[in-house]
Amino acid sequence: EGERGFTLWFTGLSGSGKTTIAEIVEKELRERGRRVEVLDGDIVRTNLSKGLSFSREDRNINVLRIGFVANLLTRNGVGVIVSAISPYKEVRDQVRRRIIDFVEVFVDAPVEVCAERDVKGLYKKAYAGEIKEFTGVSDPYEAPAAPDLVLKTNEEEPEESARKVVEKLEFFGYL
Ligand code: GGZ
Repeated sequence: EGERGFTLWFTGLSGSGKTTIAEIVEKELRERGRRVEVLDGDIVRTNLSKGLSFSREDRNINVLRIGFVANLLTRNGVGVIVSAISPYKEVRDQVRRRIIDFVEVFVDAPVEVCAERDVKGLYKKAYAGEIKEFTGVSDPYEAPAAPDLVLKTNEEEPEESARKVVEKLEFFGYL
């Protein structure tokens, strides 16, 4: 099989829509007959990164682990979809340099909007001080300087965002 592998990396705040968009893109890629693997921060943290905290150091270890696995899969022709907050630019860029076929997507929603959605009730806890080091509330998020795509998820539906992602993959010749 001569399919070009790639890593599609979604970065953004908790509740910005990374997982939702990733799921739609995953479905679309499968329908097109692509081999796909999803590496979601939340799931990785219960398996590969079990026991890691949300300190800067541990977040970076988490991101490097995800990057390592993504690279193995990518070079074997898999379409890898990563969704992880990955808040620190330096380590994101490190992963980006290592993986040749890398598409960085900034899932951009204001923290107020993410907090308003509060799907898991985490923001409420973070604002109450019950969760410390919560990204966007009491911990930093460094936005990407030159992402391949920016998705304003407070201005469009997830289906529209997913369509833009698929178009970008087509544009780069991965689909
Ligand atoms: C941010 C946290 C935190 C803190 C728990 N800060 O939206 P979610 O709930 O389902 O996904 C978030 C997930 C963050 O894991 P990542 O691996 O993506 O983060 S990183 O890339 O920074 O390593 C969120 C939940 O875990 N969560 N505590 N303090 N998000």
